[in-house]
Amino acid sequence: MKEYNVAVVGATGAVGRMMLTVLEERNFPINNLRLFASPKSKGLTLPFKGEQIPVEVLEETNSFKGIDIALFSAGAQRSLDYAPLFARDGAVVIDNSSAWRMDPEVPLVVPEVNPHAVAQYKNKGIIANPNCSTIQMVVALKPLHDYAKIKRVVVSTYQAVSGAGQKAINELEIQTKAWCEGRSLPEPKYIPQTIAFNCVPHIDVFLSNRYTKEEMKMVNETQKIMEDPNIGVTATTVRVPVFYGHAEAVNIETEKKITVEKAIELLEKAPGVIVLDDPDKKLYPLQIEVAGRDEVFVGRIREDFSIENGLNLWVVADNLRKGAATNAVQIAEVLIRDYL
Ligand code: NAP
Ligand code: 3JN
Repeated sequence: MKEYNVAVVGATGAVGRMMLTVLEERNFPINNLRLFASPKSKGLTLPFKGEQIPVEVLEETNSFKGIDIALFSAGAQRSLDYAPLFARDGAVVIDNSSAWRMDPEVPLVVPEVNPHAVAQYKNKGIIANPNCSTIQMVVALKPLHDYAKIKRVVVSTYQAVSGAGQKAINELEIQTKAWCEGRSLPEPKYIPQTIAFNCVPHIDVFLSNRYTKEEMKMVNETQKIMEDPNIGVTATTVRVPVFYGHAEAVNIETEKKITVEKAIELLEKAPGVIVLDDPDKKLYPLQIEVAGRDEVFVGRIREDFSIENGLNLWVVADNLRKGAATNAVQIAEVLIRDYL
């Protein structure tokens, strides 16, 4: 089997480390692996397949020649600055940030939904990975949309702190410990408000339309991935005191009726989806159980009796896996299978 030279940019972060785990777990065919991070990580090594790989400092003077695939998760500014340099030197960049997602020349891909869009990597040498909250929602919505055409989506999220990076994970831990020990809580730094024992309806920055940027990512990215600008989407994104796994309460209105039985049948057949839905057995997806899994879990499937054709769903996935690293590696797998 052909092997590829792979780079992970932002390798020391929460997403980057998961990227290494997923590449190893899926036995991605790697010839040479290069890792990049900030000057802070100079001298560090990270484990991969029993070896310690040195972390290189990302600098414009680096040569990126010889890299076939570069997985980026070092923030949007690094993606804007460096993705074109990697692409110029011959790599296909799979970018986890929001930097390129809405560029009409850059495909925004969830392999279970629009794998064909990968072909557009040729435009700029860049493929965008969607936001974690969007990814898990569209995986669940795609089979329902194909069957009944979704007119409108109303979603509220319950997002883990790991979505805000390693420092936010530490912040929840520190606040929780302080609270349990009866000490006063330190000032929040990485989540905008105290997150221990609290829910914060504020992810990313507020925009002039009163939504947060995270909420508008869900609107715009869903329409692009589903290739349907007419799907109405409205979102409320909330940070909750959970370490790993995002949950979403999703309400959809469809053109055609979908019964609960039909929805379960469609979702059970859908790639990458696992239905966990048995109220009598208290069976529904839970963040704590879905953490560490690559699939999207759906439960609490029930009709919305307030409208003619409505359905409610509870959708849960591991935000660092399917929401970021796994989706990016799956894109790379489509790329090498069909294009490189
Ligand atoms: P994180 O834990 O804070 O990690 C940030 C990573 O970026 C670290 O490896 C860091 O290196 C590196 N970095 C920061 N500044 C850099 C610079 N000037 N040059 C080179 N590397 C630099 O954050 P994370 O949660 O992994 O998220 C990283 C990015 O991935 C986010 O900013 C976002 O764009 C994207 N993301 C996407 C999703 C998604 O929904 N698909 C989810 C989460 C994150 P050091 O350790 O050396 O500082
Ligand atoms: O907060 C979350 O749960 C997901 C966060 C994703 C994120 C964090 C910082 C910057 C993104 C993203 O993927 O949209 C970005 C960004 O690239 O804008």
